[in-house]
Amino acid sequence: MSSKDSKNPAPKGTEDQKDDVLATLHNPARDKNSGQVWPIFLLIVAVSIGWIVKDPDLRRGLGQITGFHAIEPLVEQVINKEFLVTLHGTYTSSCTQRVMLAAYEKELEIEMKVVDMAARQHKTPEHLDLQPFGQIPLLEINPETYVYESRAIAHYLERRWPSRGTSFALDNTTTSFVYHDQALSFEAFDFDPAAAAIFKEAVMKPRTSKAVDEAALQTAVALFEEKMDGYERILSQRTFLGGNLTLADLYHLPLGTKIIDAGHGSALTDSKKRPHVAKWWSALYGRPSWQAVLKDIANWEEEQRREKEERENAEASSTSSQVSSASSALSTASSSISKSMAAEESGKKHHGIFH
Ligand SMILES: N[C@@H](CCC(=O)N[C@@H](CS)C(=O)NCC(=O)O)C(=O)O
Repeated sequence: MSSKDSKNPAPKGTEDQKDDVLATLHNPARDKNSGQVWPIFLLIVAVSIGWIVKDPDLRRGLGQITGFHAIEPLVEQVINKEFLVTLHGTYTSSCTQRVMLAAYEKELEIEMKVVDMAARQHKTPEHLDLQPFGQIPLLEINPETYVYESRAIAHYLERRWPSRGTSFALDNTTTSFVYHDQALSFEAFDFDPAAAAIFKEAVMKPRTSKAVDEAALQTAVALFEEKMDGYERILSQRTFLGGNLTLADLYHLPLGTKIIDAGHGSALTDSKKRPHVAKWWSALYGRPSWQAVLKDIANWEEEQRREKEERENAEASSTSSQVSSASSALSTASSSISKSMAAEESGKKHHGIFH
């Protein structure tokens, strides 16, 4: 080793450093940085998983980018609580039923928070903060996020859970989008107002003890029949209004069923007059989702009937117990009067004996 070499013992040092580096590579426990890198890495993974779990749009986007479309149903299978939707409404309102129907189609569980319309709960400042028109239904996504408008809520459910339950995805063709837009439009602007006018005269007025305007009812029925003639023409060309089954078809069920039940919806069911409409209606009506809604309504009505009966029984028994306690008080009073009269009588007698 030259003197120059001894002044610069670099090679030996270099060898040592090399050994150190190799040892570190082979024994990560010795890497001073590993203690800092792993928690950060784990934190990033945890945040990403949390994000994927929380945000359905992100899941969908990831599915599209990676081609791994199963990511969405997979994550949803794991986080079961995501299948519960909280709905503010009433079982008997057609707008609430529209959302219940869509939720059943998407195989979601519904938690109903019943809005007491008779107590005008829908017009309270708290409700108006969430639904600007003071109406129902209202979907609660979480305590900070709400969606109103029944059809918008149903579309939200479809967009949030596209691969769950019935898929209402449209074929990627212009025709299919046009059919769907048309169906949404004439359901809301033709079918709904005509059916609502029948409902108002035939159901709402009698319910609120108002006189039915027979002429207005006949006009509404005639208008509804005219609309159904249009539907017959459309449905002779295709099975459903939107081509395939769409949410727009299903939106007809709540109000359609109400006017049939009121005895004014034969335009939907008369297979001799409008065979295509009748076939379409029967296919919609028989869907398990609508049958589930009808069952919920029947259960709710039964529960209301039972509660009313219990209330009336409780009132009746409290009245009869009041009557019986009043009559027993009366008989106690009358017996004490007769005792005191008897005592007075006997006193008189004793006085008579001793005086
Ligand atoms: N376009 C709204 C209509 C909502 C609506 O009319 N809801 C009715 C019950 S079906 C209601 O809240 N009526 C009470 C009111 O308007 O004061 C929707 O589809 O959600």
